[in-house]
Amino acid sequence: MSTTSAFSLREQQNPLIRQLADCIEAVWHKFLDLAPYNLPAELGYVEGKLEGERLTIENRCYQTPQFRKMHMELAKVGPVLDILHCVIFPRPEYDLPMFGCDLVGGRGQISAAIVDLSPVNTGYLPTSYTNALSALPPLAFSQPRALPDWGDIFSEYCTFVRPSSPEEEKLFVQRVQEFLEIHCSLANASQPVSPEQMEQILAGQRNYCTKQQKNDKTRRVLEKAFGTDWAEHYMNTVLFDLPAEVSRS
Ligand code: BLA
Repeated sequence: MSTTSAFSLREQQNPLIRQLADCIEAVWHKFLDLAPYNLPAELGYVEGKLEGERLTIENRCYQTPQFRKMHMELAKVGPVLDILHCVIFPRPEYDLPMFGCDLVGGRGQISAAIVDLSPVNTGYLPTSYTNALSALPPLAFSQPRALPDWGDIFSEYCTFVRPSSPEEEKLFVQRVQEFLEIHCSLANASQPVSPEQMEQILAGQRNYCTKQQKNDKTRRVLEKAFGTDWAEHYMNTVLFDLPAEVSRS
């Protein structure tokens, strides 16, 4: 494994992944005042081998007053698998959902495209979110995909599809942009909650991470390339780390 600060994978990725990565970063820069978030140095850029192919992972991470960790990851397994993974973890002092997005593709075709703003406060999105999200035009994709068992964390606005044409790819990117613009605007306007609410939100964030850690498809890719222990460590500390206990003053 090696360490570098370069973010060069983007040029080699599936065009939709590249486009989405650019789009996500553009919205972040437009709406938010980003500060760096430092991952453990040895986990910023990693390389391993998966079935003879090189697996490369590049991470980019920021934070803001409302967001504890804004994480975007690009991963590539030789020419066979391209991945964009993005999660925004709000600070638990704010009643904000989890933004999550995953694009998985290989050999020119994206097989899984998912985006959601997932509730963490007793299972419900804040009203400001349901108002904004329900005002978006409904989209009909020709190949919707079924969520796995652990997918009960996602909201009714979750989009999970296999995009089957350039038009559908464009619609998906637009939807991610709309979700992020809503999220960043509402986050900028949000105020801290009471300590009791914060406990509920923390429990919701923990449930979100615990469920995401049950994604065997992600785990298998990481285990095969880096081993079981490393995969467990990476899923718990980089992909879906649980927020630390917050001390009450
Ligand atoms: C599916 N995730 C997958 C698949 C792979 C990965 C190989 C199967 C693709 C398919 O079914 O077509 C792999 N994803 C990875 C890897 C990383 C990654 C290795 O992010 C990171 C290095 N996953 C997320 C987030 C969401 C998510 C944030 O990381 C949602 C917000 C969802 N990925 C998700 C879902 C599936 C998936 C729901 C389908 C799982 C299934 O069908 O069982």
